[in-house]
Amino acid sequence: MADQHFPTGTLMAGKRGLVMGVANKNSIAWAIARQLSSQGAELAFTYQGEALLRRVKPLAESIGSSILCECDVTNDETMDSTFSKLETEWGKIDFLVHAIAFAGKDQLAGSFIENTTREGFKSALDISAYSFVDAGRRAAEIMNDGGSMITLTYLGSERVIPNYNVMGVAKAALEASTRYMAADLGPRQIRVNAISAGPIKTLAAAGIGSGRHMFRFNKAASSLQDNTDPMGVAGAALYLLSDLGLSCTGETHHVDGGFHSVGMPQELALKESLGIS
Ligand code: NAD
Ligand code: 0WE
Repeated sequence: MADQHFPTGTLMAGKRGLVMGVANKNSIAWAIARQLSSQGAELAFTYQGEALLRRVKPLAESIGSSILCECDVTNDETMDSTFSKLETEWGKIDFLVHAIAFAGKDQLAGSFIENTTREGFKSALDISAYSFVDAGRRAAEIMNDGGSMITLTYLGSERVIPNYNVMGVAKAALEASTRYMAADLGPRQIRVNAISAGPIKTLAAAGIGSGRHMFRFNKAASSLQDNTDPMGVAGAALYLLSDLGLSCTGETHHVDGGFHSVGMPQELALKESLGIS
């Protein structure tokens, strides 16, 4: 992935936008950023805390981006300063990429009903769902009519995925928020969509219980018989954020090799993944 080539073009020429959620070169937001940049977009980035600046700064600089804002979505002051910096530097923006999720580690294992605490639930929904509503409202205030926003979601919102637990509930809220935001911003021709990506090896997917099995199962049970390529997610983001996506709003678009559409996996592939002959 790191060395894959993004063909250059002009689909995003003259457009400016904010990318929230780059932690390192494996971040889904970084694949999206490179795709948008290759199509002529001008980008600003947020990073969660001082520790991540070391990783995000060289990435931003590598695509000629100089607007970097520290932003923790649970901290109103950093949200204020991020969007006021954009207004000062650019005046208007054209798009927003939201690729942020978090739940306490103790909330992402074992029994959902037993392990989900009030604080864990609140914090997961605050960081992973409300932050899109909040960033979306602030972005809309300085967005040109005809702009576009996306967020990243996962199938755990629609179906039970072991250990995803409260994050599944947060993603369901995020997808519903996407639809309500789309309705509110529709009169300004601002589109709001979600991309539901299959499992991808990023920091957020590292260290999840039974991770190896999940990647093997997704590969075996998906129509394309492979794990999700972040390039596909970046391509979908380009479509939704550019004028190619005209008339598409309130949508949750799956980029997962078809995994979500399969009722029962192909017998042979499944046996191979489970090591049964
Ligand atoms: P990642 O770890 O690279 O990105 C997650 C980002 O969330 C990080 O940049 C982190 O700094 C940020 N974040 C967490 N808490 C924050 C806070 N309080 N304030 C500001 N930023 C905060 O992992 P990723 O897989 O690229 O995740 C990006 C998005 O994609 C997430 O919404 C995730 O749920 C979604 N997603 C991931 C996968 C996958 O398998 N990796 C699949 C589908 C959807
Ligand atoms: O949305 C996600 C993961 C988001 C995430 C990851 C972490 C890990 C570190 C949220 N909070 C935390 N908290 C931490 O302490 N994904 C779609 C990736 C993912 O995570 C899973 C998955 C998949 C897929 C967790 C359990 C089961 C499947």
